[in-house]
Amino acid sequence: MNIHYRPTYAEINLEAIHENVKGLKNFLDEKTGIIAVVKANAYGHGDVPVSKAAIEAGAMALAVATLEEAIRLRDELPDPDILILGPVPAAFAEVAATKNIILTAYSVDWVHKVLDEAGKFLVPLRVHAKVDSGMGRIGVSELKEADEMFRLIASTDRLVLDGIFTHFATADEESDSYVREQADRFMQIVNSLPERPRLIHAANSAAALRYKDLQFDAVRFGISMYGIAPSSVVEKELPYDLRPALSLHSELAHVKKVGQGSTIGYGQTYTAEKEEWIGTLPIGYADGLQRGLSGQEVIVDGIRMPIVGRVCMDQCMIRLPKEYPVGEQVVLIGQLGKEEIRMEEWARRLGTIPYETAVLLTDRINRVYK
Ligand code: PMH
Repeated sequence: MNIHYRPTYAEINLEAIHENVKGLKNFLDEKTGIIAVVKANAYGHGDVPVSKAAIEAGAMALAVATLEEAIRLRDELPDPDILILGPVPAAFAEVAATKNIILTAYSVDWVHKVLDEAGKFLVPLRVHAKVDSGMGRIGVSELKEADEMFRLIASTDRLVLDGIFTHFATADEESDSYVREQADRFMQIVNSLPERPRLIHAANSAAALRYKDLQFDAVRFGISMYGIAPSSVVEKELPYDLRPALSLHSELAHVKKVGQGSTIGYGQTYTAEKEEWIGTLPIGYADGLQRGLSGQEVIVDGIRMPIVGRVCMDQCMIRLPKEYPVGEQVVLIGQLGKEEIRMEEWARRLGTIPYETAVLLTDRINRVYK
């Protein structure tokens, strides 16, 4: 058993995951399914508990990035469909077939290599064909290439074309023109298929929330399942409220009064202007509280207080308006009293996206499930 002694933890509210999935379900057409994207340990939220909650709330399948992630889930969840969105070396296709894991067929070359292995498959391998309609990552982009890939897949009973999908590069941006361009290219290839596979899917969170006509048979719901807006553009036009699932907690480990002119932390980047109360928190950049978050506020006693000085590897310091007792609760992400700090605020300060700040919360932070 993992014993955690440090009073720094992330609380994952599985009810929020449930609500966010239900919210999308109500918003989507009845016939459109939800594929819960739980790669990178469910965006740092914990893949097994989040997957269970998502399936319970009505998600039809799970999507991950790697075979390792898929197997971890399969060991705990024998039933749901699991799709690997990323490239899996053909040499391991047999492992996927045996474990009933769906792979992404993304090039003629990959399918050729899988065919070399396919004689060994005791059960057929299901694949979803990936169309690169303009993301420029993986997938077939030309009609001719797509035709050849489909022909190769159809040439053996060891492969089953279960779905076809694409991924949008700009669904979270103001303009819809590139999304439309991509959708057109995708449909051209979909329409060239001799037979329609079981699942056509294209939308990520942003597209699912913004483009009703691009929902197809399923949407791939990642960031917004965790209650986080994909971008500030989408944040302004959300069709329903998202409830953040993760909150990050710590407490005051040490409290002291420092004199005017005292400096705090590595490099002496902060100097007390007067006599000040300083609190130390047992959380640092090795936990995912990145050094760029110096200056970011935390909530104590329902009041926002700034992180002062450089964030250390395992600790950081905050300026308190008065003396607080050691053990006083500190919220770094989440709500306390009337104040709330969301992952989006961290991302803005760091000049990045909340996806990155979420996945960079490291394993050292204990995840507690509610
Ligand atoms: N589908 C694919 C193929 C993805 O790569 C992602 C997210 C999603 C769906 C879910 O998107 P959402 O979280 O916006 O809903 N992938 C990534 C990525 O590779 N980098 O940032 C997000």
